[in-house]
Amino acid sequence: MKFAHIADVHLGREQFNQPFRYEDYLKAFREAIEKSVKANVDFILIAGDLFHVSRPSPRTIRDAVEVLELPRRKGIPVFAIEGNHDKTIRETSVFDLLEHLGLIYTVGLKREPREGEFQGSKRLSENRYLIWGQVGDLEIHGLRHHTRWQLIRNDGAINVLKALFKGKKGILMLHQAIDYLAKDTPYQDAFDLKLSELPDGFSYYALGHIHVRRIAEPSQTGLSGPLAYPGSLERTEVREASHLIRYSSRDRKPKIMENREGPKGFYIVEDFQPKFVEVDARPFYSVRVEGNSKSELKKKVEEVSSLIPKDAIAVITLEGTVKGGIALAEFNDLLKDSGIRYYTFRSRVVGEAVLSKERLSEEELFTEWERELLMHLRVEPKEFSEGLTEFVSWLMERYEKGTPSNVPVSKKTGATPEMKEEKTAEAREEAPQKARVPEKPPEEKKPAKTGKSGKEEKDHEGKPVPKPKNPGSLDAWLRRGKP
Ligand SMILES: [Mn+2]
Repeated sequence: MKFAHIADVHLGREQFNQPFRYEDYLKAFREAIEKSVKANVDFILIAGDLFHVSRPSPRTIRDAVEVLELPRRKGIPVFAIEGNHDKTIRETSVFDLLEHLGLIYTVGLKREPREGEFQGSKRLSENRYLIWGQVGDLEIHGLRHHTRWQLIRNDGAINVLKALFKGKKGILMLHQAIDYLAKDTPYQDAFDLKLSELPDGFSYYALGHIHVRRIAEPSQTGLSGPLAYPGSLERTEVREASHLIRYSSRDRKPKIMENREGPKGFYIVEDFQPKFVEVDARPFYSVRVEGNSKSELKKKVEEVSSLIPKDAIAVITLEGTVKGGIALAEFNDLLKDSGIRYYTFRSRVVGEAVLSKERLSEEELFTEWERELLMHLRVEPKEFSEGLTEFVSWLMERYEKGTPSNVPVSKKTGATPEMKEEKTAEAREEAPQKARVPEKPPEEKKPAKTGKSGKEEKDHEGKPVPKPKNPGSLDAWLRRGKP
């Protein structure tokens, strides 16, 4: 049995608002699928975030369909779960469309049972079914992304994953940050699940969400199979740069090195042993230049630019203490004839007058959430505003329908019972907060960009959640949404 394990494709993303980045993300996906087909795998897993947003553009859908037709033509099934970026509470999602076209099989909880060559299902309650993939004797289980407080309830008394997958074997696909593997990555702040909260018994844990590759063997974890994150297929942010250039005040010339988090790709898994297969992602340079005057910084930037390949992306961070501060616009001009595909400057330069002695880092000045917000505003204002628009409409949808006992949702929105159930469930979970606007709204909508959602989600643990009648049972969880 041989399969491919892909995650975090983020199809449709135009990083830095650059159309060529759309093509890069698509190219990486096509390469991964082509290499999987060529390796003659029995099936392909996509462990969440196939799309960058839950409502991808028609162009993105068309491109996804075109690529996913490659395995279908060879009779290779593709099993998928939704990640935090592409999950939706809407009745019909792009995943349903792809499934309808016979291009993917989604696994997890569904309203309808699934029958067919590659799928199995089990009735859990009146209108809930557990759906899994089936290839020969092997079962491929999974659950789309959930927040920690949806999975681990009542201070750990209820573990939805353990209840749902009790006694199951085969493969488990999840899109969550597991603390054990996240801790030594640039995504160490991400936290959804402790190692001990994972259900045991599976031969392979196909994970997504952490954008760098990591494997933990059973000898390290005590679990029945390896845990594996293949990482994202393209470089989604500066911490995944291919190369690092550092030019500090003490250095006479810049130091250049490869980033160990740089290589991008996916796993081909044979006998449940993952082997990394690299895809050709665009070179991405993380550059840090330190200087104590504008002229020193400029001179160093010019020197460094000759080390950056023309087809690369470069994020150049200026550091140091400069009297009067600096204006980034002056630096943009320096490189406009460099031919570098895309570059951007960030400033950590401190004006002497403001902070003379101690240099405070961004980490010290801002909360995690503020930094996240600033990063979006600074780097990807367009994307941020799209995300915000989506969030606002989601919020309005939610408030429009009032309290759960209030309105017949379906009349207004045409929602099906499942949608109603899901929404009501959400409304109940949020009931204690209903009277006011959540303080930190964008977290839930855009948590994964840096995987920094963990801390905030943890906060939810302590908040009062209405008690189900029989809190210990899976059935109670499944029935939560019912009126
Ligand atoms: Mn992701």
